[in-house]
Amino acid sequence: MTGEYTQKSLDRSDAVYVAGHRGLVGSAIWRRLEADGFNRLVGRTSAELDLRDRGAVFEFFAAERPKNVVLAAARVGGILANSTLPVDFISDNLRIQVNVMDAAAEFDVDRLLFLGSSCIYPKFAPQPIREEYLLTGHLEPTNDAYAIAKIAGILQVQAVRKQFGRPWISAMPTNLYGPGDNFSAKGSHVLPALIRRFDDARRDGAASVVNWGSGTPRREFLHVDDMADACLHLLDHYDGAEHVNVGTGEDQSIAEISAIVADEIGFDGEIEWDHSKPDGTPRKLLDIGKLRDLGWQPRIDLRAGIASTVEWYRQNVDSIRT
Ligand code: GFB
Repeated sequence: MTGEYTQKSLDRSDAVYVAGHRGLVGSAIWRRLEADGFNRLVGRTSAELDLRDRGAVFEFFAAERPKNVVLAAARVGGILANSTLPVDFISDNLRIQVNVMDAAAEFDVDRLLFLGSSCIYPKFAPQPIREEYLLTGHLEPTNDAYAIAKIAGILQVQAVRKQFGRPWISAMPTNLYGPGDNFSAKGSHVLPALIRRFDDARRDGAASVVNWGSGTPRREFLHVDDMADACLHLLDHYDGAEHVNVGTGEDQSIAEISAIVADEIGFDGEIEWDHSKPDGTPRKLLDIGKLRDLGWQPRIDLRAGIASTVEWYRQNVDSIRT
């Protein structure tokens, strides 16, 4: 199998900087690394360290000198945020990635794991999508700014491998969900948006709700704890230039996932669809054969994952980003 990591797995006593450690996936990775005995985890909130500020990033690396880095910090959002704020998505993400990876190269970071997204692939890529389909067709217009930034990140990882010989790697997850997600009405991804919408409707006794689009596109949903587990697996076992897809191997239509969330929430009203809102790409199911060959399997059942996320949402709704 190309890319087997021939060196030892990560030393749990080396410092690991988790960029974005308070975000949806960064916080899950932090929990997973802690649980696995990593005892020198380093994190900075965006208020403490603005990763778009190159000088501040280099000062941080000069002072902390982490041995390994997980680059989970990014400007992220659902289809509406991506399609209405393309400047923010391309500019913020390019600056975050370039600053962190330039400083990591400068200060001898050994292992760096860069996280992207399944939206890097062509809008009409054959399904399920294999890693080699990257750059074989036009992107989905609603998120091409974000996609180009993430593709640039993959190429910068490959450039560091070529120019400096560092075992840096990239992982491309499908749509993620779980505790710590963004539940805001406009900026959120679809699954947290549905949880919030149906829970509000149930509480208010509404007879119906309106979802965006047609409900026909298909999406794959990976629980963020499975993503964190896959990231640690890749850090310990993978050393290849090509990015690695991380997903579940199965997808649902937006209408199907909407019915599952409504059932878990206990909302039994009418579900209507606002066709004036964008559908986005028709499907983006990832082929995870490469990751399976590396010995990893997803474990969290979708309905159980949604149920636990609904539980987390209800316990935290007063204090989270809505
Ligand atoms: O998660 P989402 O916003 O983004 O899903 P993508 C959008 C799909 O869900 C579209 C439908 O088909 C929407 O029409 N949808 C229905 C809703 N109701 C809602 C709602 O209330 N909110 C939202 N957000 N969608 C994103 C990319 O694409 O995937 C990002 O834009 C990133 O860059 C992310 O890659 C993983 O899955 O379409």
